Amino acid sequence: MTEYPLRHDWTLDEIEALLDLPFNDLLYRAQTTHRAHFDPNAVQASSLISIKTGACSEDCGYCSQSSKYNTELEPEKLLPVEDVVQAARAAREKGASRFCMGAAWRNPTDKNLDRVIEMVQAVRDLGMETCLTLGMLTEEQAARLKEAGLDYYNHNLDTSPEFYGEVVTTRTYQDRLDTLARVRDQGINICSGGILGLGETRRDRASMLRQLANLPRHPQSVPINMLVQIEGTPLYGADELDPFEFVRTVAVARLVMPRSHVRLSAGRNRMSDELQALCFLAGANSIFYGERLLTTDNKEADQDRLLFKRLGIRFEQDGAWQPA
Ligand code: SAM
Ligand code: DTB
Ligand code: SF4
Repeated sequence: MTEYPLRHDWTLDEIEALLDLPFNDLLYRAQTTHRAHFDPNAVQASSLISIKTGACSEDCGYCSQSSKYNTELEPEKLLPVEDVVQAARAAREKGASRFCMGAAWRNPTDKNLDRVIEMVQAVRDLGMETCLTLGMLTEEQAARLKEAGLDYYNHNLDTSPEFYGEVVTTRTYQDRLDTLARVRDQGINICSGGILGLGETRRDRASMLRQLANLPRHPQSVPINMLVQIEGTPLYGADELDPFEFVRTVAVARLVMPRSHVRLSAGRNRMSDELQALCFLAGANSIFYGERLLTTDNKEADQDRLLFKRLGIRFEQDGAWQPA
């Protein structure tokens, strides 16, 4: 089987040319690449929990949890460890292999991190992979998370460097890259991707993929989110993205990061089964699984199991769930 070389020197024009390909040519190439590296009928499943909700000091224009916008979200303090473990166990029973814990922080304090580390250790003890998304980290904090055995850290670039300032003003693109470097330097797997449907151009989508692919190592996991529009945020009412443009972006993520898991992430709730099937054909091989994302609803687990069954897709980690 031909393995595709890992490149870190993509030009913007090259990536944009991939996005511009005729749809069928693009999907054929993406699926061919996908098959060279992965079982085409296996999808990894991660479940999410919000361990600390709302009242975030950042101004991300898409987010329900920013304190800058009136979104009717009820803020919640950091959850007790037992509540998190209980949710992780339930997710494992439904077939999730990874448990992702998200906090609405610009960055965690060291004291917060003590409690989060207890959560990581308890979830690991259940035999699940762990993922955290807590905002910016210092070098010391990243080292503590490595020592605690954290498997993945999620920190999204969200969009292109050129468009970023239109979406977030309370931190810079370089801040994001710096945290990713600290996490990478510790040898923690990186989960980093973005959001589509923010009003960005196709060239912005190419530019975001270029940033991800040209990192010193490709993120092991690349979540591609479709904006979930939240009333009260600046991006509420943004023009809807053409769903084929979403599929194209998934396909190009697969082409430029051939060995990474590409996750069909937020926004699935409004996607048809057919659109999701096209995303799997384009090389998506991971989902957020379970009825809630962080503050919004996701597809019901039963619906996903039924879709997988209809498509002959199995959960990547085997065994935990078998089609009835
Ligand atoms: N506060 C941390 C941070 O920003 O890194 C972690 C949590 S934050 C909610 C994690 C990611 O979720 C964001 O980077 C963004 O890509 C995604 N996200 C947040 N709100 C979203 C929305 N309404 N629609 C789609 N994706 C969203
Ligand atoms: C990611 O890329 N998407 C997830 C996760 N990483 C943390 C979050 C999606 C949030 C969707 C809106 C919400 O539920 O608040
Ligand atoms: Fe805060 Fe993260 Fe939401 Fe931005 S995306 S407002 S950092 S919780």
